Amino acid sequence: MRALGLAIGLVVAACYSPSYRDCEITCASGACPSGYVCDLGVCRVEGFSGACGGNTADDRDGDGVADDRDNCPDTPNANQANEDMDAYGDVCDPCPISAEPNGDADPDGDGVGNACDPTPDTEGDSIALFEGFADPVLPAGAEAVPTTGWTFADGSAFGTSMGFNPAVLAWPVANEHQTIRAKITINRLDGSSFRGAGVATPVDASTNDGIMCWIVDSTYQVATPLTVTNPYAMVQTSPIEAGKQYEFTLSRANADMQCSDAILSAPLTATVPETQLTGTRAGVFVVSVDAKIDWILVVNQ
Ligand SMILES: [Ca+2]
Ligand SMILES: [Ca+2]
Ligand SMILES: [Ca+2]
Ligand SMILES: [Ca+2]
Repeated sequence: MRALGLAIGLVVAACYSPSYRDCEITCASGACPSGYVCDLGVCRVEGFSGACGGNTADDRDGDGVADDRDNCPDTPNANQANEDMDAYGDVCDPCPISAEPNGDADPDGDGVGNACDPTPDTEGDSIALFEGFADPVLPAGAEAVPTTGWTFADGSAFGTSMGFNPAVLAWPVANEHQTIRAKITINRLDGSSFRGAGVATPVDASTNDGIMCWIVDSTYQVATPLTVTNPYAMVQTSPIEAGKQYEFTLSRANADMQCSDAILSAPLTATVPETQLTGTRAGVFVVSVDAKIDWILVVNQ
């Protein structure tokens, strides 16, 4: 984002409660957040019926979902969000993007399942952030810049950027030893060049600069198909297509960065000057495209 020379406002109102109890919100219009069903004017946790307040017995985490129905019985998650649809809700899933038994297996015992663990045989990893966008609102803790660049619906975030100003969705979770991943589908190309999307960490909120791992098409950065073209940004130059899905991984060990995607034969690497590592945020971004973000995962080491 340094190359774009941006100045972006900082503050976003995050007036959002991440989850609701059974019957807590009304639904006169018939609309309820994901995981709830409108019944007689109130949003019920899916599977709940009968009198409001009658489902709190044996609810040890107090989220309104009885233990025997709760996909995280010891962690409040009234929305029961479950990106990979396995037995664990997102907030207690060892790997919320893998429903495979081995994906959730955790041989090093650090709480991060194999399919999410950058070092599955070495303990010390932790999930700093997982967001699957189950609720159709700005997620708690997230900052959307600009606010008009992001919408949330159908279990996804949608970022739109016209021109060179990126739309950034970031959380204050940047760390010196970190892996950030996201599943992103390009919906529509806007503009004629410098169109792309990807992940970034760290991102400096005052300048919107960040270290980026992304796909981009650019009239002035086209070279060999895949290359590191900027000391501050790892850029993959290849045809960008509407309808194509990517899963980016950006790993950071102090100043050493590594960027990968399934279409890359080998990861891109770069060592970034310390002066460029001032940001405190990690997130996703789009430039001159409309893109769908299925999920973002940040693991600290
Ligand atoms: Ca519960
Ligand atoms: Ca729970
Ligand atoms: Ca799950
Ligand atoms: Ca592990």
